[in-house]
Amino acid sequence: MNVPHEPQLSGRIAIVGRPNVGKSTLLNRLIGAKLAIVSKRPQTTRSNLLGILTRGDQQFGFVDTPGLQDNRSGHQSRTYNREAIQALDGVDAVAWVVEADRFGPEDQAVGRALPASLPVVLVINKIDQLQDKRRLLPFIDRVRRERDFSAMVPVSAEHDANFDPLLDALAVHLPEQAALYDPETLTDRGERYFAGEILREKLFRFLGAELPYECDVSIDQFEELPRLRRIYATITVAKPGQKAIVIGERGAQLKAIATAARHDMEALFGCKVFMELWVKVQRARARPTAGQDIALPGEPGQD
Ligand SMILES: Nc1nc2c(ncn2[C@@H]2O[C@H](COP(=O)(O)OP(=O)(O)OP(=O)(O)O)[C@@H](O)[C@H]2O)c(=O)[nH]1
Ligand SMILES: [Mg+2]
Repeated sequence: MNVPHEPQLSGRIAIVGRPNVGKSTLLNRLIGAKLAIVSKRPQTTRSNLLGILTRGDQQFGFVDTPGLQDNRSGHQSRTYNREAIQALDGVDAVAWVVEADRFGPEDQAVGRALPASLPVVLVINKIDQLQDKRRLLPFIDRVRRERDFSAMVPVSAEHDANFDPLLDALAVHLPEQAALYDPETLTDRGERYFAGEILREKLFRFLGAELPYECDVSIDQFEELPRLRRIYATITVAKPGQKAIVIGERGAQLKAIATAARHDMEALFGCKVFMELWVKVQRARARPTAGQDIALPGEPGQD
């Protein structure tokens, strides 16, 4: 009989830090799959995301979180902060991500949000951007004053090939117990969630600074067929001018967004994807107007 190798050390680790330090990039690299969306803009991650890595007898349940930031920056950031703080509930350790040679008041605020009782591994990310590597030691000395760290590990989430030193530092905190998660799974979220996230990522990528923060994505219908996913989605913007930006000249921008999203979905779901994408202007007062919406049908595999 083929008995599966059951992990004996299994636990949950929250990945926290201020926005844009590379938390989601790190989650993806640690588990070896692109689950979390990544962008150059802060506030890319909006909800906690579990990524599971099973390595021999060790199992890590990583929880990627929205970037913690100043509560005064508005309602949205308060919601994101609440989500990130919730992720700390019941974890065995924290991977606190900072950027090499950049430690400011926002990072200090993250430190204050971490309960003193939780073991923390400091992940010093983006070391590839550090021109002068000699700056690393004084930086470590500076951050060490903030709290006790069980380890401090410099990485480049984007460029490193091997994350074993970081995993070894985190594995120390995994409790001895049977696997919390099925070793065959990567996450607890379904395909529908990822369809929405992938679309959001493409909006970030293709619209860059032009992307309005009010922009939202909804998956209206998600049909799971044997070798095909049929997806109907809507991008909602606040103003007609923003709709024109999302659609682009002769629909070129929307087509590029839809094509890139479909490629990523096909890679993640392992099957063809048909997607119909709409752009809508959210009306402050309900006064529907005919012909306001634009649909972009896409056949699977056709670009
Ligand atoms: N040069 C360099 N860039 C990186 C590295 N890790 C992440 N980045 C970049 O940093 C930016 C932010 O990455 P994310 O992973 O989205 O950061 P995040 O902390 O999850 O951001 P939020 O979800 O907004 O809090 C992206 O442009 C990444 O490509 C790294 O090791 N080196
Ligand atoms: Mg993120």
